[in-house]
Amino acid sequence: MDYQNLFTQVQVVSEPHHGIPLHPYEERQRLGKPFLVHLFGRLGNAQIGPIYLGLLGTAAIFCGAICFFIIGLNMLASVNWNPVQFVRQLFWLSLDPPLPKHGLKLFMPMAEGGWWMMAGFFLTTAVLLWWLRTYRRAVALGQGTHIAWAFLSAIWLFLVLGFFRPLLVGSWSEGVPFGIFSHLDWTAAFSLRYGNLFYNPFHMLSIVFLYGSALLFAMHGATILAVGRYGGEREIEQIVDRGTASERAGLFWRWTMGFNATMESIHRWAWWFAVLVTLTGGIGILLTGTVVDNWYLWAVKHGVAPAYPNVYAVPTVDPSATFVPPPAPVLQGVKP
Ligand code: 07D
Ligand code: 07D
Repeated sequence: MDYQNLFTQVQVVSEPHHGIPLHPYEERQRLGKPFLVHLFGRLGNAQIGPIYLGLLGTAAIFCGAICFFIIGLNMLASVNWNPVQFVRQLFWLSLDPPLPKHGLKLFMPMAEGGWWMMAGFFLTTAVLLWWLRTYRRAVALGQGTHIAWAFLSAIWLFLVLGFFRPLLVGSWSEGVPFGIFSHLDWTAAFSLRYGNLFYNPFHMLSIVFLYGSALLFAMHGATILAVGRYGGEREIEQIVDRGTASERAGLFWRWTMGFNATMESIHRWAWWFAVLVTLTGGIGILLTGTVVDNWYLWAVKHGVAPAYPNVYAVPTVDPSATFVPPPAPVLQGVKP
C-alpha cells in the first residue's frame, strides 16, 4: 500500500454496486446506474449513484426550489430585472421580513413581507421534509437515527431564529432576512439591540461547543490519519486487539495528556459537541427579548460584568427603555 500523509489517499476501486437490497417497494425507487469518477474518489467515494429520491426527497427539493426562486426573483426585481446588476450586487441583495406594523398577521401585501412569509414557509417545509428523509433512510438501512437527531438540533436553532422567537415577541418582523450580507447585518443588529450577545451565557456555551467541535474534529481527523499506515480507518477489527492502529491512536493521547477517548467514545463526544452548539444557541436566542432585554445589564446584575463608572451620578439604564420613537415622516404633497 502507498505511504499516506495528509494529501495522498488510498482509492479502492471495484465494480460499482447497487447497495444492499432493501424493501422491494423502495428498491424500485433507487435511481440511476452507478458509475465511477476518479476525481470524486480523491475526495470521498468514487462511485456516484444510485440515489434514492422517494416522495419526501422529491417534495423537499420541490419546496426548496420554490423558496429559492421566490428569493431569487425578489432580488432580481429589486435591481429592476437587470441580470448584470443582479450578479454584481448579489451579496448585498435581500428579501426582508414583514414590516413591524403587520405583527403576527399571516397575510400582508407581498411587497411588505408577503414574499418573505411564503419563502419562509417553503424553506421550513423543505427542511422538515428533508429531516423526515434522513430519519426514514436511516431506518430503511437498519441503522440508528443519530444523524436525524443531530440535524434536528440545527433545525431547532433555525426555527427559533425565524419562527419561535418572532412568535413569542409578537412580530414576524423579528425574523431573519434572506440575503448574504443582510443576514450578517441582522446578526450584528440583534446583538447590539439586546445589549451585546457576548454576555448571553448560552451564546458563550454555543461558542464553547463550536470551538470544541473544531478542536475535536482536528484531533480525531489527525489521529486517524496518523495511524492510517496501520489501517486505522478500518475501525472495527482494530478495537479489541493489541498493537493495532487503534491502540496506538489511544496511547498517543494517553502518553500526551494522560487520558484518551476510545474508538466509540470519540464519536459520542463529536456528536454531543456538535449537537450542543445549536441546542444551547437556540436556548440563548429564545431567551433574548423574551426573558432578558439587555445582556450587558443582566451580566452587571449577576456580577459577570462591571458596571460603567457612575460618571454622571445616574446608574446605567437600558437604552431601549429610554427610546422615543421618531415622528412619522411627513411626505410633502402626498395625501395620507
Ligand atoms: C459548509 C455546509 C454547506 C452550506 C453552505 C451554505 C445558502 C444561502 C441563500 C442567498 C457551514 C449554503 C447557503 C443556501 C443562500 C440566499 C438567500 C456549512 C457548510 C455552503 N446562515 N452566517 C454564512 C445561512 C444564520 C452568520 C454562509 C443559512 C444566523 C455569520 C452562508 C442560515 C446567524 C456568517 C450562510 C443561516 C448567522 C454566516 C456560510 C439558516 C447566526 C459568516 C455558511 C437557514 C447563526 C458566513 C456571508 C456555512 C458568511 C455565513 C447561510 C443563519 C451568522 C451564506 C442557510 C441568522 C456571522 N451563512 N447565520 O458555511 O460568509 O456554514 O456570510 O439559518 O461569516 Mg449564516
Ligand atoms: C444557522 C442552524 C440552522 C441551519 C439549518 C441549515 C439550508 C441550506 C443548502 C443544500 C449555524 C438549513 C440549510 C436551508 C441548504 C444547500 C446548499 C447553524 C445554524 C437548519 N459569535 N451570534 C452564534 C460566535 C458575535 C449572534 C453561534 C463567535 C457578536 C447571533 C456561534 C463570535 C454578535 C447569533 C457563534 C461571535 C453575535 C449568534 C452560531 C466571536 C454579532 C445566533 C452557531 C469570536 C456582532 C447564534 C446564541 C451555529 C446563536 C450565534 C459564535 C460574536 C451575534 C457559536 C465565535 C457578539 C444573533 N454565534 N455573535 O452553529 O445561537 O450556527 O446564538 O466574536 O443566533 Mg455569535
